[in-house]
Amino acid sequence: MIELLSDLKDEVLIAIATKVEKGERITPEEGLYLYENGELAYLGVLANYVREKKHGNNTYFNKNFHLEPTNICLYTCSFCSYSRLIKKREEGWEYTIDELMDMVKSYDGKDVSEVHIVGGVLPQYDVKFYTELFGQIKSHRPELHVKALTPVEYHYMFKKEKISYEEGMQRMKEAGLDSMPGGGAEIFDEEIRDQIAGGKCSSEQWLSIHEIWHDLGMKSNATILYGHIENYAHRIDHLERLRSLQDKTGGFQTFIPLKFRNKDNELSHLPEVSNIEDLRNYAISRIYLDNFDHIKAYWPMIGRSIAQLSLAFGVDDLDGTIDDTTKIYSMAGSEEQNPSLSTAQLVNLIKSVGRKPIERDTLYHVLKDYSEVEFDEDKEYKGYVSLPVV
Ligand code: V47
Ligand code: SF4
Repeated sequence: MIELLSDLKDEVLIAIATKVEKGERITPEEGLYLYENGELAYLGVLANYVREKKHGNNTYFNKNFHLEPTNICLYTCSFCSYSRLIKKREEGWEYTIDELMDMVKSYDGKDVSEVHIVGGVLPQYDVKFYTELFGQIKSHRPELHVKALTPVEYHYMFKKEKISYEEGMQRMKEAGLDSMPGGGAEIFDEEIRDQIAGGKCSSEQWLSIHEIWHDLGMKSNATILYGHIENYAHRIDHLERLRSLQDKTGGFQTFIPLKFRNKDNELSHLPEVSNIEDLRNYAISRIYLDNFDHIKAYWPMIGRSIAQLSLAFGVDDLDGTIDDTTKIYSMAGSEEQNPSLSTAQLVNLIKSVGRKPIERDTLYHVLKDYSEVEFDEDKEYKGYVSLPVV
């Protein structure tokens, strides 16, 4: 048995560890047992075993920027601090294609490989708007990877356009869409989803749009929004639905657990879960999703030190690099109000916990191995948290 677990007494935890060591899949019941009974240290050892088997010390990051066409939204998800209702339209923004292209052009000559586009849902942001935008981005900078929108937007705009998901996704692909981010998944349990994100695309529709996209030979990500009114069984149900679809298509690249933040939204009365729970959740995600290559931590949301710790709890990928341009999390009360790290800072943050920083593109091709690169600037995150690597 994995060395650090040899003193275990709990029979179920021993059986789970044995399975994981043999590369066998754990069941939903065992997943639930981990949430209910798995202590942090046990989960960390097991998740790190899986992480190192898949990736060794490699810790991936990419250089991207965000475009948020609007923060006005027809929907009223109760966890969302970002959207402004139509009736408060003057408090929000609604950018045109020209304005968005000016933002894209402001990155000309800068070392970025991806643009991540996400925002609210409004009628004018339709199939015509987005096919035009993707096309213009690609004509301007063909090598820039366009990772854009979620089934929430696609479901709405295809319905409005009266076209099938198949036709819609095909048109997006032809216009220049390269991959889909993982947002909008929230929590798949229908009852909980209805309570926190009622009205927007259903879980089945979310999964169906990803499946259709994968069938076109394309890749996407997946998320979970945890730590609000859901329970552990709901989290396992969510992971199980993703694992099943991944068995069918293999199109998911990475899973990103998103911690519910409670500032300025309708669920502000709920306490946020602890950092220990965040680390347990990363670890169980890593153990459960045996067919996902990567588990990603979005550091602007959890902060830099928990992001560093997460690398010992199953995470092998850090997002939110260079000058992070999203407002979704700063508006929800995340750790980092102006999230921005230079490459040197991010590389040092990864190295200082004994891992190997690898810059990747969106599809996880290695762009640069920074393990031998020494920066003589920005040492401030060296030793921020110093962890022995098991
Ligand atoms: O779907 C909204 C979440 C998501 C809050 O694929 C909140 O690479 C916490 O999906 N507290 C959008 N979370 C962001 C997203 C994402 C982020 C980084 C990388 C990738 C990727 C995808 O943000 C939404 C929702 O689940 N969210 N409000 C909140 N108060
Ligand atoms: Fe709109 Fe997305 Fe916010 Fe829901 S989470 S209100 S769909 S912007």
